[in-house]
Amino acid sequence: MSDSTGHGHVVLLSGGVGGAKLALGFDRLLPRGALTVIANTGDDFRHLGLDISPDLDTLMYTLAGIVNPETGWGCRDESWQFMAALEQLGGETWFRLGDRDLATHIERTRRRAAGETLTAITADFCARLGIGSRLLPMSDATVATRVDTDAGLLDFQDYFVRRRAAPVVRALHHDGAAGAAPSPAVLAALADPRLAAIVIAPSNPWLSIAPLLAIPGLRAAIAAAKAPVVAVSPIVGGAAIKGPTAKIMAELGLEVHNAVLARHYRGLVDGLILDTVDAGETAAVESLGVRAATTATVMHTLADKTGLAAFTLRFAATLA
Ligand code: FO1
Repeated sequence: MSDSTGHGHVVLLSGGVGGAKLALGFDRLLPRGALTVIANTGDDFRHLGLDISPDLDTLMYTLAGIVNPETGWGCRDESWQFMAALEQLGGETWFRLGDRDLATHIERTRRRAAGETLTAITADFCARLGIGSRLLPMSDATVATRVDTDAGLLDFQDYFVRRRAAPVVRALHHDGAAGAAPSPAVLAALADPRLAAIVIAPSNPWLSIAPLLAIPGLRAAIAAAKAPVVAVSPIVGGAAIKGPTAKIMAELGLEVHNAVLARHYRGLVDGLILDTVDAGETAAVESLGVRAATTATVMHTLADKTGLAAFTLRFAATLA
C-alpha cells in the first residue's frame, strides 16, 4: 500500500478547473511520481482544424504552475494576438485561444496526425514542462460528451462555452464511451499495489466525471482495485462552487443535495467528503452506505489544496 517513502500512491479522476486544484494539492503533498491523474477527455473537440483537450491542458498547466490564475484554464501572462487577428478575418473567436496556449493545440494536432497517441503526447509535454506527476487521458479512443438540450443536441463546448451553459439539459450522452478502452497506462495505475486511494475530484459529476465512468473497462478497474475510493463533493451549501453543476442537477430533476450525489456514486465510492457547511447531510449520506467526512473543501490557496489532499488520504486510510 505504500512505497519506500512510506507514502501511498494516489490515482485522481479529474475534469478541469475544480479537479485541477485538488490535483495540485496532491502533486505538492506527495513524493514525485506518487500521483497519477486520469483526465476527462469528453470535452475534447476539433476546432479551427485543431485537436483541443481542455481538461488535459487545464490539468497540465495547473501542475506546471503556468495556468491562468483568474480563469483556471489557459496560460498565465497570455497574449491574444492570434485571437485579434482571427477576429479581423471573421474567424470563430468564441472559444478563446491565447498565443501561448495555441502552441499546445498546434503541436498536439501535428503529433496526433503523425500517429502518436494522446497518452504519449501528454507524457512528453508534461516531461518538457517539468511535471512530476503522471497525467493520463482516460482513453486514447475518442469519447465526446453531447448535451441534449431544449436548443437541440449540442457538442460540449458549444453548450458550455458558446452558449454559456444556458440551454436546459435534458440528457447527457458520451459518444464512443461504450466502445472505448482505458489506456494500458490507466489500467496499470489502477492496478498499482502501492495505491493508498482512488480519489474522484470535485469536478462536475455529470459533465466531467461521467465520461470517465462511462468507459466500461475503467469503471471495472476502479471497482476491482484494492484501494478505497473517495469522492470529494463539488456541491457546497446546495450549490456548485464553480460551473453549472447545480443547474444541471435541477434540470435533470435531481435535488441539489449530497445524498443525491452519494446515490449517484453508490457502489463505486466507499466515502464522500463534504464541506463543513454540509455537516447536516452526513447522516443521509451514511444511510446510503457511503461513509461521510467533512472538512473545508473550498480551495483558494495552495495550503487549502494540500490540506484537502492530506485530509482525503487520512479519510481513505480509515476506509481501507
Ligand atoms: N472556457 C470558457 O468559458 N471560455 C473560453 O473561451 C474557454 C477557452 C478555453 C481554451 C482552452 C482550454 O483548455 C479551456 C478553455 N475553456 C474556456 C475552459 C473549458 O471550456 C472548460 O474548462 C472545460 O471544457 C470544462 O471543464
